[in-house]
Amino acid sequence: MTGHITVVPKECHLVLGFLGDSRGFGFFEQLRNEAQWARHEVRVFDNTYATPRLTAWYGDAGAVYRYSGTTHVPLPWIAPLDAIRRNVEEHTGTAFNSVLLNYYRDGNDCMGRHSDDERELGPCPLIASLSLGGRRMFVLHPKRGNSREARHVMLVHGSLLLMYGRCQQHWKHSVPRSRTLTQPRINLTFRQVLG
Ligand SMILES: O=C(O)CCC(=O)C(=O)O
Ligand SMILES: [Mn+2]
Repeated sequence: MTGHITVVPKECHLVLGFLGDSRGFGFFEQLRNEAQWARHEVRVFDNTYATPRLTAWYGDAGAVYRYSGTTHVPLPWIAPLDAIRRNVEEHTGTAFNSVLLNYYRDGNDCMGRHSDDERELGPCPLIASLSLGGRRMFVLHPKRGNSREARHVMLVHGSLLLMYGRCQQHWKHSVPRSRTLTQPRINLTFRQVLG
């Protein structure tokens, strides 16, 4: 399926079929096998937690990124990530110097509510988020002062979610736990980290 779904006008839309099925599954297998997956710790106030998913951070040498009390130094690009990056850059007309990979082993792995509003990303970042493998629900939660309702959008295999404009200022986002979804999923969020 191809097409375009507006999630929030001027802030977020989904491109269906950005990668064709078989090309996407090829990348899924390659990344599952070749990426250096790790379970990172995040600090929330005085407590540390292991993230309920596996992650890996790749990018140009200078694209160092700090969040949740941890400094992430990128691993050098590997071929499948560089190939996908070129496609995403062509589609968006934007350069990306890094990508955060998340591996959700099944529906128990999840991502809590947050916004990608770290200072390194600048005030209105374009974040390009590619989904491979099992589908997962993605939720945009209005922040305080935003009177709009939450938005739900299913992120299916091969789709590219774009967040831009004031999306990170107006909304948090999450990938909630789901007992009924059992398929593994890999998500790639391309970012431009400013020096
Ligand atoms: O897995 C997803 O679709 C969301 C990932 C995300 O929000 C992030 O990496 O910051
Ligand atoms: Mn995010």
